[in-house]
Amino acid sequence: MEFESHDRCLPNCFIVVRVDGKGFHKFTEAHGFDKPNDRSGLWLMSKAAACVIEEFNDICCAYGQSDEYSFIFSRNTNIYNRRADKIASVVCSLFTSSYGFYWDKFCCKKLKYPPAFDSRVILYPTVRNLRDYLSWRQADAHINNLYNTAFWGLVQKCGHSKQEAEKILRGTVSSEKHELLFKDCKINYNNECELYKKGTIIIKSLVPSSTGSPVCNTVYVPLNCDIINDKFWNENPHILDSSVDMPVCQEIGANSCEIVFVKFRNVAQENLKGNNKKKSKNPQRKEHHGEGDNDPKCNDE
Ligand SMILES: Nc1nc2c(ncn2[C@@H]2O[C@H](COP(=O)(O)OP(=O)(O)OP(=O)(O)O)[C@@H](O)[C@H]2O)c(=O)[nH]1
Ligand SMILES: [Mg+2]
Repeated sequence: MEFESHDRCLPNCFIVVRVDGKGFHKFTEAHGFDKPNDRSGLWLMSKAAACVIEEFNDICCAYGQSDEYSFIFSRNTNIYNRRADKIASVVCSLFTSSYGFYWDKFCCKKLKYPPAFDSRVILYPTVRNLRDYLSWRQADAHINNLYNTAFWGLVQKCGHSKQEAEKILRGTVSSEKHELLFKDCKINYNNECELYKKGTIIIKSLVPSSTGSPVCNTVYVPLNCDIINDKFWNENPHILDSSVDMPVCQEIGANSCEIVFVKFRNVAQENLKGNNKKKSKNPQRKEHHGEGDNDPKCNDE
């Protein structure tokens, strides 16, 4: 009789590990995060996610929003013999320690207590099932962000109490929230940052080595784009199909993988601009490294 048992993930299924901040309602309050979205906090999540992706070659992409990140392992991975407990615990542990390790680089408040994340494993047998899952998480980001933007707009810009804001929004549909925001708070929801509306998908891409070596470097490309419609997946077939080669990005061109790379460069450049602006307001804020928002026109710039 075995006292120790291990759940093995069903063969040929995508393995998704989702980590989620424990009690982040309290954690974000205690650390003075901007409401409803804290740009630095969100990029710290993506930095921690990049650390996990860097460690596991078999992760084909990761999607994050709010206090959660989902890591998608390719369906043929044999990582830890597909032991669910081992995979979930190592991913969660590395994500959590990376979040703490890079805290000072992204957030200017001192860490008051150690953050924790939970994790779970979910299996998806088909690409359609997996895409439905990712669509669900992105739709969740959109619904929560629209509500939260309207709620905090009414409180911060229109001077309503939280109770009043809650009452005004009760039972409203999406178009009514857009209208309320525009008429009462002078906020055009369409100009909100894509980071907040769409969340972040991190994919891998190859770039030529800067030293001129024939070996390409892998880059982790954070994108704030729609992943519900087919366009993104048609343009990046290598993400979910390991038989398709990862594209090598050269210079600006008509090829979609190059567009991805150009977007990545814009992300980095916009972030530097954003940081410089923020630094002049707050000299204690430290530099981010390579991550940032790629929508220069968003409302909170
Ligand atoms: N101010 C602020 N809060 C955020 C941000 N991102 C996430 N949060 C908070 O994190 C919470 C995440 O929701 P949940 O995961 O459902 O709640 P939780 O408090 O983490 O609870 P458990 O996950 O059940 O432990 C949100 O409700 C917000 O309160 C942010 O950018 N700014
Ligand atoms: Mg949480």
